[in-house]
Amino acid sequence: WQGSHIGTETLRLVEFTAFVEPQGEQDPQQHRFVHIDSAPATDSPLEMVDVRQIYDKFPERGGGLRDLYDQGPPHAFFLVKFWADLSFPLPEEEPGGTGGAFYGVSSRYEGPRALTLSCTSKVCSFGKQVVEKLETAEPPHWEDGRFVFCLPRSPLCEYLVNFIRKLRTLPEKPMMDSVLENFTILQVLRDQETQELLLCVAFVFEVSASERGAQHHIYRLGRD
Ligand code: G9O
Repeated sequence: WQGSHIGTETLRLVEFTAFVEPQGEQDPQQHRFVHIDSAPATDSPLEMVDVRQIYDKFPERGGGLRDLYDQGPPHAFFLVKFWADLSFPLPEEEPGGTGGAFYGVSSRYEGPRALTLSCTSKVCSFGKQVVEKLETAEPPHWEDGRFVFCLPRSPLCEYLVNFIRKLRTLPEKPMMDSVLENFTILQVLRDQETQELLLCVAFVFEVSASERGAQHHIYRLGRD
């Protein structure tokens, strides 16, 4: 399989955005911490990272990364390094702010089969799972010759909201990056009926230098 996007012949990631937006405003300005869209910068094949290099960043056994990779299929495994943009004014920090913000994540996938798509997210600290969330995508709709699956505006869990808030209080990027060395997220997308694994994406993070905005790099995961 070749290409520079996250996907296989069965399921492809079209959009992934984690964001915060002020609540109670007419036309809220969304700030994106991280963002992936379907238009890759190049169409050259993805670089490969050995999955064993990141085993210790996730639970390994009991449905962890090693078990998942052992079960495969190996071409469905990807790694995304995000440089998150945390340079946004929190509404509650602004004079006259409304005191509330919505933290969410929206994602979209597409594929040739009409299936019920489930998404499990494991948030990990020092390789141990601290939060697990199971979601089901909206029923797919047919669009331009393929099925589109949406998980729109899923609220980020309290753990992640607090984590982002605390991270922003650190004075320097190197301090934030050293906290983020031990923070990872693993997402597994399955056909809910058959439990077939369609995609597995491991996320690792640094903070973006503020003037650069959110960035990311996608790798495929392999093992010789
Ligand atoms: C530097 C930190 C940036 C955080 C970005 C968060 C990405 C969100 C990934 C989806 C997690 C879904 C699980 C969930 O909502 N738990 O609440």
